Parts: sequence; C-alpha cells; structure tokens
Amino acid sequence: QDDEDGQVGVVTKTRPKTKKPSLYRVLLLNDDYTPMEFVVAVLEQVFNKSVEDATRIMWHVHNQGVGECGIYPYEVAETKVTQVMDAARRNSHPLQCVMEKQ
Ligand code: TYC
Repeated sequence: QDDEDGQVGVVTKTRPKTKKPSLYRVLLLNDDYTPMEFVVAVLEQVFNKSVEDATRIMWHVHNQGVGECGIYPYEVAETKVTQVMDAARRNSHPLQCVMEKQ
C-alpha cells in the first residue's frame, strides 16, 4: 500500500495463532451391579463433586442410563476416564465411563 511516506509495502494483520483446546464431555453409564455408594464416591473423588451433586448425578444416571460428570480439555477428560475405569476394575465393578467431543 502507498502510505504517507510514499513507500510501497505489504499490509499485514497480526492474528493470534493459539487455538482454543477442544472440550470433551465425560459421561457415566448406568449398569445393574455397581453400588450406588461407589458411584457417589467416584463422583466426589474424581470429579470433585459435593456429596449432594454426586448423589444427584448418580440418580440421574441410574434413571436415565447416562449422565454428564463434567466438561474438560482432552487430556483432563482422558485422565478422569482412566481414573474411573481403574477404580471400577480394582473393585470388580462393571462401571463404564466414556468421553465424547463436546
Ligand atoms: N444402577 C446401579 C444400581 O442400581 C447404580 C448405578 C448408578 C450404577 C450410576 C452405575 O453409573 C452408574 N446399583
């Protein structure tokens, strides 16, 4: 562009190159065998829920078949899924936890 000093140059616009991290929803699935108290304890310990919130989410999953534990960046979501699946396996419960792109 020809600006006031008479010089011809290239107009550049700066734009931040940082990308927002994709978010993932972590879901708990219902089953017939995992004890309710175990599900509540997992929600408190892994997802930092209050006992009230944990209990509400547990009942929601029990009644609806699936429920949301939280929404996190990929690596956090993956870590939480692993923590739930490890705890379930250690205690021989069939509890399933999955993540999906939000
Ligand atoms: N349905 C289970 C029971 O009746 C309780 C349960 C709730 C299991 C939530 C899994 O994600 C779950 N003992």
